[in-house]
Amino acid sequence: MDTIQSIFETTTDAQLTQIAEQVFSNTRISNEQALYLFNHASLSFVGALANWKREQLHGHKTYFNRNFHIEPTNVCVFSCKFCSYSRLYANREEGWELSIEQMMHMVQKYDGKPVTEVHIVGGVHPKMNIHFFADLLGAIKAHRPELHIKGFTAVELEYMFRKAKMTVEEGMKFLHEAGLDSLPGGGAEIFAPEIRQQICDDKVDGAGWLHIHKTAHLLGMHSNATMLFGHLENYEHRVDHMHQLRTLQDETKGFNTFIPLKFRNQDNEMSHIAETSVLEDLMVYAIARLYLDNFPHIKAYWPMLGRQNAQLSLAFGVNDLDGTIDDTTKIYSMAGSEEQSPSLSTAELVSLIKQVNRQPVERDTLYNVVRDYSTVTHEELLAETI
Ligand code: V47
Ligand code: SF4
Repeated sequence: MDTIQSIFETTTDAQLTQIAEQVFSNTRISNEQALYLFNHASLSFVGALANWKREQLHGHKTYFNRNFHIEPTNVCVFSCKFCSYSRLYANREEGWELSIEQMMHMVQKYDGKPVTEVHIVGGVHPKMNIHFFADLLGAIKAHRPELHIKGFTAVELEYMFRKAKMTVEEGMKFLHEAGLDSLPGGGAEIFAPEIRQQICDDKVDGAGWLHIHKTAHLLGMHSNATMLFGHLENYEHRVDHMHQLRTLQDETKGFNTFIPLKFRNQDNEMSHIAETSVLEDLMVYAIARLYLDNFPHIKAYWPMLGRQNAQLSLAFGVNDLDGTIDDTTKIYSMAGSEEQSPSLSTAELVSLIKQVNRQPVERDTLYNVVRDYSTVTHEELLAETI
């Protein structure tokens, strides 16, 4: 509390002092106050406050998950301008689409390995329908019943349900019964229509995205939420986006994690837009931690951020670094992420967290503790193979 106090004692801005007092007394900050932070606060101020909040909630705990990704296809009927996949439908002979057998082969590669989650996400292929995916879910559950399946963004789901002429409720129930456990946070981008229309006008809109997540929550499923930032949006759009998420969370309490995703500009139709600085990125993490008081976790997706910035984010409100993923995830490397071939072993991730004096904790998808690595040495970890 000492460093924090010195920062606040030197603050002469009454509005910032008021925000700090609210954070310390667990009083929710308003949209106007979040906007004020974006416009007027220094990164050191917001960062110290967000770190205080993070440590109140989680101490030094920094979660990660042992998971692997399956991308069923890179073909996509939609044309989001920020996406390095979107040009692929026009050239779909260059795309890939995996059969259930091929995807099961990927699942079987992890037999006997201590992964707890498979994350299934990809483009929206016109021929891969809800029955195909239900068969995939069933095959995975038959093979490895305890593996948590986090799959399909609201964008993929909306298309699947529409094609199958099912309501969102019917479609979600159908997939849940087939084995779908939770939803990832993708496809949210920025909800505000005036921005959404410019960057991804043909896929599910903000209200549709929220309806799909709400439906999942009401069935007892959990989900994550993302926000793509650093393109055409302004601070109001970011606050509006978080406001809609906070409002739904008040109602359902179904979100686990908020994941701000920094727009990367390589090889897509928005390459002319400069990327945000790391200072801006940290500001987004920190304000998200302060504003989203009903979200338990804030996640930095390290393949997008790079290892060092991911470490830095842990002092700005972030308490989760996603997982030890392998190099089958193409969407980020194609958009110019820091990590061209994202791969990080558990031993590497644990030491990355320890280097910045945080406590590495392996979790499952629902944040049950799988293992606390505080006292496990690097040598012991290297001796264990994933
Ligand atoms: O919705 C696409 C983003 C998202 C770019 O829930 C880009 O645990 C930056 O949501 N620059 C999909 N971002 C991925 C996603 C996700 C990832 C990891 C974990 C979880 C989770 C969810 O990827 C899309 C879009 O916002 N994206 N292109 C780009 N050029
Ligand atoms: Fe398709 Fe998703 Fe890329 Fe949009 S972001 S074009 S929906 S893969």
